Amino acid sequence: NKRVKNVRISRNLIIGSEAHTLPPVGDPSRPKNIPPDHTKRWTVYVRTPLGDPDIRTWLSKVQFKIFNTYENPLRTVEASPFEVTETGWGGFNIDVRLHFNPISGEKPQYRQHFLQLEKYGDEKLQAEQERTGKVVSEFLEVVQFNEPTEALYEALTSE
Ligand code: SLL
Repeated sequence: NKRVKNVRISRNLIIGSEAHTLPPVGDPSRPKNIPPDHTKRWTVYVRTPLGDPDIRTWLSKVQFKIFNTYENPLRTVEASPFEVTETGWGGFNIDVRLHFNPISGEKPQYRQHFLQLEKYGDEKLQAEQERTGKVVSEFLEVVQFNEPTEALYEALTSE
């Protein structure tokens, strides 16, 4: 696993979540088989900004550790889209473990994302969240490959 000296390659990553308000219990449009105390459907995801190079070149797997009352709380996603969708009633911190393409020889990296379900921000933003029934929270992360392996360097620079 020879490394390319004096080279650093960065890739951008968006870690985010999106929450939608569910129709209330008794509403015919509420999906069946959702526990009555669940008020939101949410998705947590890892993706690149639009237009960035293909994430699958360097990211091979994402593990999302969600709240431990969920069935199978360690969710492993091995292909894009790297995301998990669930329903619930409350926000919590999600551990996000990023696994890199094995040719990179890189150890997994951890990030955290707070699953934001409730409205936030200024009046205008909250009004928009209220109107659409949708709350989005996104953060930009940067992953740096310092002195990448020759194989990774080749893959990243040939796209
Ligand atoms: C806390 N923020 O830290 C709270 C916990 C957990 C939310 C929030 C349903 C889980 C399920 C759900 O939304 N839990 O159905 O298992 O204590």
